[in-house]
Amino acid sequence: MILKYFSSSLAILFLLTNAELQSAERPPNIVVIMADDLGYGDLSCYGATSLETPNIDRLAHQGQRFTSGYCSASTCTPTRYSFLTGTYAFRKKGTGIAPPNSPALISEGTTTIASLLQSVGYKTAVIGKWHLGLGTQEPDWNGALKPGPLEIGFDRCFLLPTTNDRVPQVYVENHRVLNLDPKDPLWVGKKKPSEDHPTGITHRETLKMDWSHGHNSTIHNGISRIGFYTGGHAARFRDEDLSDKWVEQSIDWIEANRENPFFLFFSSHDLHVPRIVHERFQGSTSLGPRGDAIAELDWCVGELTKTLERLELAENTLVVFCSDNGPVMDDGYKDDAIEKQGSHRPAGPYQGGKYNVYEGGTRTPFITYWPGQISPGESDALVCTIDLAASCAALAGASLPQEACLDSFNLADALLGKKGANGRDHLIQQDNGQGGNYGFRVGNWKLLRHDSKRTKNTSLRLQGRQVNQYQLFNLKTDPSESTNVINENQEIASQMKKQLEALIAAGRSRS
Ligand code: NG6
Ligand code: CA
Repeated sequence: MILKYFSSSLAILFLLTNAELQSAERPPNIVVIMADDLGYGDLSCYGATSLETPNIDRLAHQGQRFTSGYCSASTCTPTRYSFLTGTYAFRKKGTGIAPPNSPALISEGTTTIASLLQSVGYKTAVIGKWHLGLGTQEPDWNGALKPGPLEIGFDRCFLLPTTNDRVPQVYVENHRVLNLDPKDPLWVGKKKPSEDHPTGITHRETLKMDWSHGHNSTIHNGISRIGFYTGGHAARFRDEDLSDKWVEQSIDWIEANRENPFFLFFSSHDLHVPRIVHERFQGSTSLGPRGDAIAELDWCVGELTKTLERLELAENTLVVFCSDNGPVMDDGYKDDAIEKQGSHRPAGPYQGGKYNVYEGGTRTPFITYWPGQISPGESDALVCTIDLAASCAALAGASLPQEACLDSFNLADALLGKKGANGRDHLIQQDNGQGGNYGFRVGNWKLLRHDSKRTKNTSLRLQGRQVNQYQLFNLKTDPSESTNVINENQEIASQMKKQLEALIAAGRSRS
């Protein structure tokens, strides 16, 4: 017995020593920086000439710049759902744009990129915009806000609960609204709480940025929002300070966790509406608040990379830069996005943008950066934010359960820019929620399937235009999807329709 105990202790000791030996090559820290509503053409490293993004450009020039990098959907909630869970959002009901009082859309205990990394010893945090709901029925704003990120693999969260054009303007730190005074409870709802409650309609002349559509309910900081709220005054933040706060929180968290492998999801709100950047960025570009928000985003990226360098972590950290959906100009506030656009092309050469399944909706900047491990270069491998779960799990040595991350492929080699490494063979793109429209890319072919005929879910340019249920484009010769070649390529279209149907029906695309 004693001998047995002794020998197993020895075995453990041996294992520990081995693990210690390996710690010299500890798995990489992973920092995913997700921009909000940033289009393919919005950065100088992706061809923009109306503004400069030096910090993001540095990642692109010293890392891999992907030309076929995608997010899963052309709105925020489904992309974030798919990124975290590794499963297409169209497989789950209720994953369209989340309202202010949305319950948690990812159930407690679901395997996510965060839980996979946590399971192999990573410290994990999400800092920034959440927009995936909190709570079981609805958020308990004055109590414990759970389930939320901490129930799906994050050790820490510091959040804007939805988007900043939706109420309320408070931070959520772990399970609580930060700085909430119990004597001034926070109420959030869909109906005007009292006759005299000031709104963007009744007090329009007091607004510092006027609304153009929607966004005319409760006013905070001179801006009217989607939805109503009262109370929680001590907890409310200024829009101008969001980015500074998240950078500060991220730096503190990285410093505190530098001894462990860590995973930070830095979820920026730039350049989502309302585009109210810090005073020092206001007017910093010729493009108005939308361009200024890109400048602020670039600053955030610079601060994060400088921190990694200062702490001598850069060579052990994979940074992934991406976006949650393509660009939109007027998204509900009069912020001169269209008036000051000039020759800037937010979606680059692509058609469409936020809310639709043309390339502009989901083909977005996608950069990987890891000094010493990723050689500088450009890649046309087909990669998507949904693949980060399986790929990061592989890099960290976490095993992926068969029943999790059903559409996430391990593309670690492609993401690291290894020669000859392949991206995906196919990718399904969606607009918003379940039962919407699909884009399906296989090689250079792109099939569009508009089931819902929701003209609302098309870009401004396309609004109201009737589209055929199916269209086919050759992205090689026609990247802007302007010539529907379905009649000339009926065999290809029919195969792609069948493949798309089969992938949807199978409930998974990862074997
Ligand atoms: C839409 C909002 C839009 C934006 C979007 C979500 C209106 C009229 N439009 O419903 O302003 O908030 O939802 O954007 O209310 S996302 O990037 O978070 O998906
Ligand atoms: Ca978005």
